[in-house]
Amino acid sequence: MSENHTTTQTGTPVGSDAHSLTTGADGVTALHDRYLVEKLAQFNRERIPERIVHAKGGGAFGEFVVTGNVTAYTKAAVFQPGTKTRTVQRFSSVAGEQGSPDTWRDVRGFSVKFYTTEGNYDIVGNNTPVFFIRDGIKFPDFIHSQKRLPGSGLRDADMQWDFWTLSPESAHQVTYLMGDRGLPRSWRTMPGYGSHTYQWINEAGQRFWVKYHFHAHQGNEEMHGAEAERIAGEDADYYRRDLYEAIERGEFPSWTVSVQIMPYEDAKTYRFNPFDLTKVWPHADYPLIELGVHTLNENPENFFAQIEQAAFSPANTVPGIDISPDKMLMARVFSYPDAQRYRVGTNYNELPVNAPVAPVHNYSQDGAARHGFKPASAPVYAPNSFGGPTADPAAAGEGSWETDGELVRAAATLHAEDDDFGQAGTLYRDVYDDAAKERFLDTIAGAVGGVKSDEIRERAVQYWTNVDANLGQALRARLESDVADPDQAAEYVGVGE
Ligand code: HDE
Repeated sequence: MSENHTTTQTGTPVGSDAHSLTTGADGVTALHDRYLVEKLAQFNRERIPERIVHAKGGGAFGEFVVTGNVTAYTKAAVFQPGTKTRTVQRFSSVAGEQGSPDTWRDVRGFSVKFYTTEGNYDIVGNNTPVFFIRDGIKFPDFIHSQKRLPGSGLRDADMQWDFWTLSPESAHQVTYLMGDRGLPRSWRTMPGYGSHTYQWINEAGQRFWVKYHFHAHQGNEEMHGAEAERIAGEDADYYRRDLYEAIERGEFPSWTVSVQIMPYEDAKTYRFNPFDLTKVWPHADYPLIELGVHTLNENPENFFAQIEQAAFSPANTVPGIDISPDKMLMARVFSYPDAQRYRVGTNYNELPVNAPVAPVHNYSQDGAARHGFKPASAPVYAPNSFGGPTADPAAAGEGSWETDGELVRAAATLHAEDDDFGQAGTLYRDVYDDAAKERFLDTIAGAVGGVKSDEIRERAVQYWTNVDANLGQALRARLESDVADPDQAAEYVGVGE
């Protein structure tokens, strides 16, 4: 019997892939045509729920090599000098559903899973160093406002700008989103950030605060409105194709990974709240320190198994690395595993793309589609007298910070220079050159020009005036002269996440 014959899912050879089992060639179909039934039933179940955000994306496998020396700051094995670690990375846009165009204006997801010897470490960031909100409790509202109206199922500029102008903390990230960073030329030509502040712990138990930066060796290249819109119509998978074909050609994209390190005690008095995700730490305050180089050099063999089912989570930390008291990061630690249990299944971490290279020792068991198991003699509870695994705080290398006070619902403490518009204004004035400023004005005039409500549009002009008075004045003039290209409003459909 030839080895390459068609079988059922249970390995039984089948008679035909072209003809159902019928009574006579023209008769009725037999219900017991189990291959027909299996094939149709399997087909109906090929899709799993798409990611509620970051649904559209692509990715590849790679390698991270430590080129710097940060042993003074972290004991994490993955970041020890010379260490090489296999990785998988997924890039994504945020608002678009799975079939949406890659080149809609949006923030891009930038997620890296390190298969380290001490367990998987995930940096789940974006191509921007900040975010729209400071507290995860606002996240569902934010995303609702950026997606689709409940009645028509359409996107709506009034919803988008109503949320943003009533959430002034969004200004820094919206300034990124509406600038050139919102339309990268490819995933290979954009930076990445861990965005949040994380904690590192060294061998001596000393703690530090850290931010991650990924700078593309391919440089940062962007495209602009009209070109992005044309490509969106011609090739919805433009970025996914670019990455896949570059790796096929042997052009392996790479990034230098650097960190900013803040001494633990500095956090209390730093001029910005260092755990406020809407803020950056100026490099003059905490310069970049090179950590290593990340290279993507292997395409997935199967997109669904290895990219669609990949589960990245800020909860995946390793000894010597932990999260920080950033309200957004703490909320994400719950949300990602919850989303993945729902989307992929209880035992999603057993899938090859999510499975650690480090051994797994614990007392979890069973659950849908479980296929790993321990020897029958292994105890299934702790503590036990039979040599089962025991927890070891030293091995866990977990972080910590002081925390006390009455339980309250309140905005985070503002530090000396904390506000909602300052860093957005600095980005607009000091980073965007004249041409970028002109493109920026075109984009926000187009987007705000699409707002129907006069009240919200006026608030949007005030929002941008708070970012920069000249910008606000130019926007008002542009809107009033009504040269805002109504079609341009269509150019902005995405949302950052
Ligand atoms: Fe996400 N985010 N997020 N996010 N996010 C998800 O997890 C969430 C936030 C980011 O390629 C989801 O498995 C909450 C910030 C990326 O698989 C979900 C909050 C940043 C990806 C989720 C945030 C991100 C996600 C959807 C507010 C950058 C794709 C599917 C506290 C620093 C990862 C999933 C991949 C995915 C929750 C905010 C980036 C719903 C609750 C801030 C790159 O769990």
